[in-house]
Amino acid sequence: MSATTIARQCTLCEAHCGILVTVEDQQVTRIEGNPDDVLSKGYICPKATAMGGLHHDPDRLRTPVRRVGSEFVPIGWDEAFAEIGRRLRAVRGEHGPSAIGMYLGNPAAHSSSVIYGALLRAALLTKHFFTASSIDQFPQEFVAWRMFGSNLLMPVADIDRTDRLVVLGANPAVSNGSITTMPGAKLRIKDVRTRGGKVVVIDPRRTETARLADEHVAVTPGGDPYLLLAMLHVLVTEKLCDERAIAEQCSGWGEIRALVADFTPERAAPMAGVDAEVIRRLAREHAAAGSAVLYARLGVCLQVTGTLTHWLVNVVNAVTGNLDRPGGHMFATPPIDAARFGKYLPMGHGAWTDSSGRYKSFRTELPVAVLTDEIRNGSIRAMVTYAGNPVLSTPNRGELAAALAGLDFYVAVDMYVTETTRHADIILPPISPLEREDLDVLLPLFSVRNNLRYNARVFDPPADGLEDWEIMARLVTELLPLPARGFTTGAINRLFEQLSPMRLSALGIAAGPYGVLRRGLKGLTVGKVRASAGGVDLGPLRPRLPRLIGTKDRKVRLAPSDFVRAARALLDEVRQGGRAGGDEFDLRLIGRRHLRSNNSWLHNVPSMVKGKDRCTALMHPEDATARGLTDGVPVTVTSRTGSIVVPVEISDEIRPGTIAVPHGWGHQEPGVGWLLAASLPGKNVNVLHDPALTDTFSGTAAVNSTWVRVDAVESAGTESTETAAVVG
Ligand SMILES: Nc1nc2c(c(=O)[nH]1)N[C@H]1C(S)=C(S)[C@@H](COP(=O)(O)OP(=O)(O)OC[C@H]3O[C@@H](n4cnc5c(=O)[nH]c(N)nc54)[C@H](O)[C@@H]3O)O[C@H]1N2
Ligand SMILES: Nc1nc2c(c(=O)[nH]1)N[C@H]1C(S)=C(S)[C@@H](COP(=O)(O)OP(=O)(O)OC[C@H]3O[C@@H](n4cnc5c(=O)[nH]c(N)nc54)[C@H](O)[C@@H]3O)O[C@H]1N2
Ligand code: SF4
Ligand SMILES: [Mo]
Repeated sequence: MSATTIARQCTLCEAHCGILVTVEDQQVTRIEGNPDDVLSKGYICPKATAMGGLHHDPDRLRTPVRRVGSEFVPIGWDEAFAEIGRRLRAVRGEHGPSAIGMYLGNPAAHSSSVIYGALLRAALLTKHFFTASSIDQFPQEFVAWRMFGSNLLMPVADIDRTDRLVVLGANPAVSNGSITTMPGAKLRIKDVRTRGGKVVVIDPRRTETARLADEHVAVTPGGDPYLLLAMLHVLVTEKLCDERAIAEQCSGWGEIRALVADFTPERAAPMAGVDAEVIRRLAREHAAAGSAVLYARLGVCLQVTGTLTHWLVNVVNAVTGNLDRPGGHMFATPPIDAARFGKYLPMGHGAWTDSSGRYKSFRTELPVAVLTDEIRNGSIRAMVTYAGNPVLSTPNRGELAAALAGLDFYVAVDMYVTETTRHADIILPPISPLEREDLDVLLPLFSVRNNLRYNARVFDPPADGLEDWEIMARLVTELLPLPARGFTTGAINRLFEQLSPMRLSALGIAAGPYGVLRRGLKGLTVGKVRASAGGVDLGPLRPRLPRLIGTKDRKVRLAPSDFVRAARALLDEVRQGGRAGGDEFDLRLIGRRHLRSNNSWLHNVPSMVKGKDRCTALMHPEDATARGLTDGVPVTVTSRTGSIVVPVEISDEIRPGTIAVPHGWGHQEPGVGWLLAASLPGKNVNVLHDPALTDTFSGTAAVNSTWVRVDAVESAGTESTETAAVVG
């Protein structure tokens, strides 16, 4: 058989690198970077080959399955949808719409099927809607909504043009950037320095990114807001701000000046774990650079102060004149200009609460922190999960699995029997990503260059295969209050078939900033993208203020009053001598990502998991010596909510007093279908994180400064060392 090569994208992470997939005899034989891709330019990371591994994985589900006892048996699509419809309608009829919960996971955002995920969410009309966003970028959206008037207006670091890149709690050399999509981040970062710019990384660990930088500042976990407030103090007192830009763009400058008036670097230093002189210099250099940008992500986002820190990041960028200017913090102009319309979406905070009344809804969802409790207290009776694995990916004291098992009914849309979906009554698997045609319409909102790229099918889908959006559409039909159901569902389903996300996207593009409605025949069309070798480049990021801003006066709100109040409370704490320590818990636990792993779900592809156990506790030599630990020995890591046993990995790349353990591991659960993953060591770090510890404003899980204790296994005195036993 002759080989064919097809250009598309790797859709595993936000970078969506262009790939060339070679197929011989229905087998993927090679995956390379596509040099013509307008954004990734030939770059791929080692994960790209997993696209082939996933496609051919014998453990991947290819037909719907129903649980019979502890086994899953294949069933037909029609039978599956009919049963799901009956069961979900029964729960809704008896307990109301909010008794059906829905969780939408991260991979949903990597295909345009997500449009139908939103439609299903609307059809459910439930107050119990959750997404991975509340263990990810919610604080950034919250800040965007309060400062810029739309949650989608999360600024992007213009790293391809900046003179100074300061990375705070992100590791793009491994992650390839998120909410600043930058495939080939390592090269882009090196480029900053090659063109004479400076790169600084502020992170408790000397990360892969820090190794590329001019300077690494090893901040204390959770110390960033203090560092930023003190930087602002220096900027204000030394008159280093861009007053003209502030006057033109912003409101609330007086409140910021008052807030930081007496918060000197000397005061911040013990809280941030960074010398006062370093803080002073960071502020001065940020102001002095031709252009500069603070780029922050999960390390500061998944914190009790997630919202506050992202707010301060935006403020530093704005007051130094770096908002909306090349080389600074900018807003993309994507082909479907969703951010412009974001201000019209229902974004309210507190339209409803969870049943405890502690957590408020934001953009019509509740934080995943309450999912387990809402099931356990009977508020949620049935669940729909779509492309998520919350049992491993969210803090839930190890209790979510049992809660899911106790539901009246649970339907999962996923291609694996995972730690989560093994509790489903029915699992509906979509076709493999290599079998779908798609347009990347969401991520250009956050890319370092404006672009539109296309995904061609590599394989024809199986005759009875469904895409995620088709599955979602059929679920919507089942939830509609239809008369003469047996007859009408067919007609509704046929209508949906005409409204594929590709077609809807084509309409959105036609009406968007580059579309034919605005630009006539020269406009961007799906046909043009399809015919391109690697997508269409739509140029560098362009200034978009003030028109884009959704606030009434079209000014950036520098000082939302509740943010200022919360910051003041934080500073009062410092004035009173700082926060209480961790009593018997003397180390701070943070997260860590690996180049060959992707949250919880590439561990069934052999090339992604070969080599030594990666789920280790990274610890500084001083901390190891103090505990008599040698490299590689098993240790018990214990927090207030649980404990796990993992090997210790000793390295001076981590700040003393801190340990780092990756998430997404712990596949040894009975009945999971990804058999290779289940055979691997590695434990679920999320049993250590307390679900009640959340970002003050958005309720997002705070997993980057959990107090823990580490003991050698022999002396730990715990009975259970094999599983992630919950001790709290
Ligand atoms: N402690 C700690 N926890 C974390 C994080 C951390 O840094 N520390 N990071 C958090 C972050 S940023 C995220 S985004 C979340 C992720 O959290 P989740 O989104 O809940 O989990 P994933 O591990 O991404 O699981 C994805 C699931 O989707 C399935 N899947 C993959 N592709 C498709 C598809 O095309 N269609 C369908 N229907 N299913 C598909 C996979 O089989 C897998 O079961 O984890 C979070 N959890
Ligand atoms: N290889 C790989 N790539 C991925 C993923 C993956 O799982 N694997 N996941 C994808 C997803 S869903 C996302 S959201 C992105 C995430 O992208 P990133 O945010 O770039 O990824 P992380 O590795 O979580 O980076 C967080 C960094 O914050 C640091 N940190 C922890 N606590 C603190 C703190 O208190 N202060 C500061 N300043 N730093 C702190 C950590 O040491 C770490 O280096 O990555 C995406 N890309
Ligand atoms: S960085 Fe790696 S995983 Fe992410 S899209 Fe590119 S090749 Fe795929
Ligand atoms: Mo994420």
